[in-house]
Amino acid sequence: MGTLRGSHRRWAEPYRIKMVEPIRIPTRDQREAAILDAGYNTFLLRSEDVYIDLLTDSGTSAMSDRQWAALMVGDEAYAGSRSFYHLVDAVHEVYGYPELVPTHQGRGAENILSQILIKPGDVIPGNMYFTTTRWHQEKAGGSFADVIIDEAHDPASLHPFKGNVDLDKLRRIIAEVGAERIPYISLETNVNMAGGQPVSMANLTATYELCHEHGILVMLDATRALENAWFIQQREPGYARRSVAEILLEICSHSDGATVSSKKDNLVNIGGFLALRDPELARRARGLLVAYEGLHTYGGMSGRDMEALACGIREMIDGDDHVRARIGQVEYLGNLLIDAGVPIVLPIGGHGVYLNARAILPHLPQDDLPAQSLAAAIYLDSGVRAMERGVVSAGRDPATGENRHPRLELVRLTIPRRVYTQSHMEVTAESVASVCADADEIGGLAFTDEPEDLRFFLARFRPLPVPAKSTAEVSQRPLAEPHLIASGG
Ligand code: PLI
Repeated sequence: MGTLRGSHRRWAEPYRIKMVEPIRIPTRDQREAAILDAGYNTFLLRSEDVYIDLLTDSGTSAMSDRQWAALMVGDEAYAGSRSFYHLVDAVHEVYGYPELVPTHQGRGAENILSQILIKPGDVIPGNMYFTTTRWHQEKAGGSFADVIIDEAHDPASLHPFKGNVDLDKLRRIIAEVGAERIPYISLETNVNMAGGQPVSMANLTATYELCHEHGILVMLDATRALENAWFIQQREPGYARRSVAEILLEICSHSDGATVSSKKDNLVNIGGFLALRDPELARRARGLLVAYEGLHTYGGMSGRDMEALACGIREMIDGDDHVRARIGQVEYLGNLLIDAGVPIVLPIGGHGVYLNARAILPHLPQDDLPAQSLAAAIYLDSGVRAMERGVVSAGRDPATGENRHPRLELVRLTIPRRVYTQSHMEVTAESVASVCADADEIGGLAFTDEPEDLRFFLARFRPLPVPAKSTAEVSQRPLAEPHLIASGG
């Protein structure tokens, strides 16, 4: 008898499918019309024109039967909803924070946190920027300072914890601006813009100690802290036998509070919260909550949203099988792309696979927006929707008005939780590999409409001609990395 080989038993899904949502596969003609209509911005495509939607893992999870049942018992009272108290208990049990400020989604929590803590002229160090987080910090009069380790900016580095804070960079900033001008450090777990890369427990502990020596608060962006906990269990000595639930609680113990977009780890389609330890800070946050979001016992959520969220928070740590399968699927796609010779960010991240657009389109200078062009080309090829995470997302420096030029010029293939199958991953890998094989035929893009704030969401573009070879060689910025073929983390 033949034997079946492979490692899928390591990560196969711990659920079966009870309901399906039919999707349409648009034709090439339909895709051409759709991307033109969207101004070459995948955010502006209609979902009906998309086959496999890997734009984001935000709010795109499939809820479980238990979560759908929980919706039915939501308490829609304006004040004092029972569902709010269920949510308070879930956040306290799973994340360890006693004070809960519910918001409509993550950026609602970022707004309130920034407004209660930042004064004009303050500096907020962080382990790489996130778009909405930095926007709210700047709106409150602060400025962001990147203190992530250098390896995070190098797609080829195999550092197991590329989300770590460089403590020397942090010490230098404290010495330069003074601790009194640093209200808190914004510490993201499983850093999104670095490729879904984790922070180690050792680094979290050391950062917390350093900050507390100087009276600086540590505020986590715990949006993907569960995925970070998984990587700690897999990679950090001493954690292999600990459950992700225990590790998650320990991560949060090294912080004074957290903002969370519940649309990711927490397995719901909408929701978020600010969680804190200090009751006085929570009192101030609630003062703003009632103006911006809603009463303190619902924030921006309905009772049923809070009920499904409380259920999702418990479900995500109900054994390690969920997160193992979730990250296993991302790794599966990443390894298919590595096998096809496609340059991606390594190690493979937690919530998506990030294509290295600089290496795929070396003939395009960064100001011709290679990652934006690559995302449009992938959609045209197969109807797979991805997201630019490069110069367009980075925006302009508010002081100089110049484009920021991040070293990472990436296209993110983001995997929604519990939504797509292995075949969808295979179709995606085939499409990306075929686009990369003809990458020298892809031209750049130029803005035709550039919004001032968070421009990547609503910008429109026009195609530029494919540069002639000689021009391309002159205009090309040096690449930090060769075409990568290496094993994922
Ligand atoms: O989209 P929100 O407002 O629920 O959350 C904002 C937000 C905050 N922090 C981090 C790390 C995020 O990834 C995040 C949202 N991310 C989106 C929408 C994404 O596509 O990655």
